[in-house]
Amino acid sequence: MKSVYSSAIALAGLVSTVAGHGYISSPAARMPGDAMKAACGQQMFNNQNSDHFGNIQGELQVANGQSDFSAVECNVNLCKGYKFADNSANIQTYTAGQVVPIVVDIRAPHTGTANVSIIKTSSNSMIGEPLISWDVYASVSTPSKDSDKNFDITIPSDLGSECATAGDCVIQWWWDARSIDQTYEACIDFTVGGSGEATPVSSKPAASSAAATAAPISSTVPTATAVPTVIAVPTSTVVPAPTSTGAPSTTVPETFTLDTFIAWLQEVGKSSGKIARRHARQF
Ligand SMILES: [Cu+2]
Repeated sequence: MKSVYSSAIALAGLVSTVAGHGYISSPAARMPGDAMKAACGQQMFNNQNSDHFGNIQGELQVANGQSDFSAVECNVNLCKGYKFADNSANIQTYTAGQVVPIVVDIRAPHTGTANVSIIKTSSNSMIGEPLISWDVYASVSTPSKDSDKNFDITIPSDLGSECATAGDCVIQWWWDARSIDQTYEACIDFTVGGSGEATPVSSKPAASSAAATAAPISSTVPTATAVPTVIAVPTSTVVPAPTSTGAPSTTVPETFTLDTFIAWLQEVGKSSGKIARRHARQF
């Protein structure tokens, strides 16, 4: 029994190293590059450059203790810390009201919530309402839904010139699996032509442009900008929840696909790892 469990943990570790969990695959989303490396450090860059599908909590574990990691400059809460400067040749050009098909590659489901929103990069704040949102996303307890992975968004018609300049705004896909404390982000750089007729949507206090560029991007509150309106945490009947006292359940889902089996292995592995780390810290 112990050996079976240990093997499952070892396999879970292997799977989570090799396979990621989710990212936008179309349109081409931001990728790591030299600017990201400068802000987030060599280790995080290497980690993300080899697998951009992982979650920000995993990123931060890699960065932990690295002297070339700057939490403020890296700012994993916006586009996983991936920078516009590394992606300035990959800008989508949209028009107000345009319908844009999005494809998300979910490589391992984790029950959570999600939304896709337009984010003002200078303040990491959402402009308007989410373009689309899910109260239950990538559930491990139901068959995978195509609507989680293939959907349309509509570019708002009231952006004015707020997103007319490349780098000012991103379309951010944000998937928050509270059930296992994993948050995923992917960003599309885009512009939408200012028609001149609309007024800006938001009326934030205007900083001078010099101050705005010099000011560190806010970074402390992980979910400040992209919190879905519905906070209810769906509890899965399949995912073994970590307990504060004992080992994670090793109950195998009664029915599973390869995806859900891998997800289960990862839950078990991560739960076990968290408990081990907690103990290591205490003693
Ligand atoms: Cu995952």
